[in-house]
Order: sequence, then structure tokens, then C-alpha cells
Amino acid sequence: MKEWERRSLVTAEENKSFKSGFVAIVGAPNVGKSTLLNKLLKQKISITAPKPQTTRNRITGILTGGDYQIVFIDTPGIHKAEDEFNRGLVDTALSTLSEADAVIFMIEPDTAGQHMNEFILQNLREIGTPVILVINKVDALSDKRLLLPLMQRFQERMDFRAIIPASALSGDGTDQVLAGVLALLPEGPKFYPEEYVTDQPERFFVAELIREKIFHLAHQEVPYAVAVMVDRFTEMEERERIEIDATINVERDSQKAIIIGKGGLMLKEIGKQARKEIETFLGCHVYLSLFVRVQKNWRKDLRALAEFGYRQGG
Ligand SMILES: Nc1nc2c(ncn2[C@@H]2O[C@H](COP(=O)(O)OP(=O)(O)OP(=O)(O)O)[C@@H](O)[C@H]2O)c(=O)[nH]1
Ligand SMILES: [Mg+2]
Repeated sequence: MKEWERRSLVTAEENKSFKSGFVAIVGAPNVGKSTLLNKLLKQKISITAPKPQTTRNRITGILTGGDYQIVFIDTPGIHKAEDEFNRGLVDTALSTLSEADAVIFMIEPDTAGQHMNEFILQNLREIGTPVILVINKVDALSDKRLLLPLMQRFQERMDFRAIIPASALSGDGTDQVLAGVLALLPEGPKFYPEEYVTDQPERFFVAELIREKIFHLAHQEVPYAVAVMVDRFTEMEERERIEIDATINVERDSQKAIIIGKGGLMLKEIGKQARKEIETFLGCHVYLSLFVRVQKNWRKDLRALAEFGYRQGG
């Protein structure tokens, strides 16, 4: 019996039982995966930027309702990785698939990522987990008539449980995404207390928010050469204020000069913008001190990768 048939047979009584599960959000870089996670959670959990390869880890976002708990897992964009570091990002995304009860596969209407989407489809067919296709950024689509043929083309390639056009940015269609996910969730326990929005430590988000500002303020290769480490996180006066020291690691002296900027202006701006968001996230005053350090070729150094949280062990 197919899953949807079984579901339609369950009694009203059983319908009241609790549902839970893990839902992976996957897709090519820059399609809006992290933006969707934030919209579904109504809170900024995952950093976003108009550049590819923004997300580097699996980011957990927990959404708890009256009779369900969904553990969303945002993942790095799946792309043709040219080096070990990027292969690690893609591995992180692909390995999430095997743990998921359902998958949200995101695409953009434009055709640039089609080659990558074929590769992702192959992986999705192999694992056999139910998949919802989200066609994102429909707000930016000038000719809406293109949508239907696109939906038809994808439906021919895989048996999606739902195909939902959406705008993660405006929130159009995201309720349908949530409803689609809920329809696929198995019965299960509450994994986390309901006030949990994530299982990652606060320090991790502090480092991520600093990294996000660098993605927005610095250009070309610089954001990609950056890894942020929180060295000190001290709660003062019963958490009225938190003092944070963080180090921005770069690979070369020239990148260090760019991050610091003329007369230290760039670093000051990164600090100002990051502090604002960190204060919102932590809900208290924050004193943020930033340092810049050159750690040559950290993306090739297994020990540095582990230290920065991009690899287990190392
Ligand atoms: N117009 C429009 N832009 C969007 C939408 N969703 C996301 N974006 C923008 O697309 C860019 C990438 O968004 P992200 O959420 O960082 O994309 P991602 O898929 O997580 O990217 P990676 O982590 O790099 O793989 C950002 O500039 C977003 O503001 C949307 O629905 N409409
Ligand atoms: Mg992302």
C-alpha cells in the first residue's frame, strides 16, 4: 500500500497523534535554501547572501506545533566541487539526505543550474525518500507562463509528492511548503523541548553572523577565504551583557588588509553590523571585539578545518 493510501485510512483518533521527523533542504548554491528555512521558522537561523557557497555546515532549525515537530536541516549548495574544501561541503549536503524522512529540493526557474539539478535528482532517486520540489524566486520571474512547462518537465523526471512555486523571500507559497512537509511526516516523538529552535550552540551563530557580514561587505575571493572563530563568550551581570572576542581567519596578508580596510573602517563596519544582529539573536547587549589573523591555506589544512568546525576529527 502506498504511503498516501495508508494515511487516508487512518482514523480521526490516530490523526491526533504526534508527528515528527527530519527534513533536509537541498539544492544548487544560491537558490534560497537558507532564506526558506528562516521564513519557515520565522526567525533568522541560517545566514544568507547573494553569493554561492554561503552555507558551510548543516544548520538545524526546529519548528514545533501543537501536534508536530519538524527538524529542518539546511545544507550547503550542491555544486561541482573543484577542491577538497568544497567537496567537503557537498558531502555534508549529500550525507544529510540519508538521515531525512522527507526532502525539500529547491530550484530556481532560470536554467543555469540545470546540470547540477540533474545530479541532485539522481541522488534523490537513489535514496527513495519522499521529495517536495520547491520552485523558488517566482517573484523574480517576469513571465509566469514559464512556470507550468517547468513544473511539467520536473514531474516527468521524478515522482515528487508535491511541486510548489514559492518565494522564500516574500513568504508566498511557504505555507504550502509547510503543509506539504506535514503530510509526509511519520508519527514520532518530540525530539527537542518546544522552546528549542536549533541544537547548535549560540557561539556558532555568533561566528556565522560575523561571516555573513563579510559575505555582504567583502568581494571576490575574500569571503571564501574567511573562517570565524569565537574565542571568548562571557555572560556578565546575569546575561545583561555578553562580551565576545572573535577572530576572523584569512589565508593571505592581502586579504587581512582588505578585511581591516583603510584606517580600520571595514573591520569597524563588519563589527557594527554583526553586533546589531548578534544582539537581536541573543536578546541582550553585546560587546564585540574582532581580530584578524592570517592562517595560511586553512582550507587545505585538516587540523584547521576541524578547529573551525568544518570537519569531524581532522
Ligand atoms: N527574489 C528572490 N530572491 C531570493 C528568494 N529567496 C532567496 N533569495 C535571495 O537569493 C540569495 C541566496 O539566498 P540564500 O538563502 O543564501 O541561498 P542558499 O541556497 O542558502 O545559498 P548557499 O548556502 O550558498 O547554497 C539571497 O540574496 C536571497 O535574498 C526569493 O524567493 N526571491
Ligand atoms: Mg544557504
